[in-house]
Amino acid sequence: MTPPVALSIAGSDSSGGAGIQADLTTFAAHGVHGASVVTAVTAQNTTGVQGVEVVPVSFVEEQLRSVLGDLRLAATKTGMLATEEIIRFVARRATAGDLPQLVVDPVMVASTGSRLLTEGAERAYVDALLPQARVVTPNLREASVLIGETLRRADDVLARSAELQALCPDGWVVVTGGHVDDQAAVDVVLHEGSTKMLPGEWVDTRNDHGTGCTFASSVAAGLALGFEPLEAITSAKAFVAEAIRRSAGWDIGKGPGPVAHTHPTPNWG
Ligand code: PXL
Repeated sequence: MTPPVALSIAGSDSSGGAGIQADLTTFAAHGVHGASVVTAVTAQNTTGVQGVEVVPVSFVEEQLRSVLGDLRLAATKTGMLATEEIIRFVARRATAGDLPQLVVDPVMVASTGSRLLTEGAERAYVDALLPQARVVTPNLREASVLIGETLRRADDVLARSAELQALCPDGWVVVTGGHVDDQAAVDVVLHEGSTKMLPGEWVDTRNDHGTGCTFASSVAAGLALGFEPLEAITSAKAFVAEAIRRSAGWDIGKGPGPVAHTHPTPNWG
């Protein structure tokens, strides 16, 4: 059987933990064929990011033209889009209907907490790209930047659910990484004014690199396979939890290592 095709529009992580590399292995783990449009190349290892080269928007455009001119996409995922120009270009293609089942992981804050994008790029997410998405997957820090309000825990997300939902009024907003009391790893799913908490198990590990990319790619793979958004989201949560459990004892590099996004999905595909 021919697998469905999902496209990742994202940056390369030379350490293989996050970015395009995490997206493609996650797609493969779900039995989905992965195509890729590279927006930036990072020189990176588990200790940090040593350099970034952004791909000219004209060549991002050319890669996308090649993919869309030939492959039939079942879903699309965006990760690091790097510049306002690239975000606005991707938003135009999404608005034209060229990027089906779009999952936007608004990569804008590094794990160190520093902001990766210009204010113009952050605005482009809000006014152009997020409204086109089927599912948006900010973590707490990204959600805070997007609404201009510091969110520290799932309770804060619930208190601001209307503003967060307004980022993608027709779609699903999943804010990942919440904390309720001492319960960690709670995600909050917002859709059409309703709120659903997805509790998770806290795993004691330092190997958490690529968690966000893996989650968003797993959601996109689920949509490509024909799952409804909420099913794709809850299955992705389980996929990432298993990826975190499996890599807890790994020793790859000197810093926070990757999650095991290579593991085959139970019960899928
Ligand atoms: O997880 C965010 C992310 C996205 N894309 C690239 C990255 C990272 C984090 O390291 O390197 C290329």
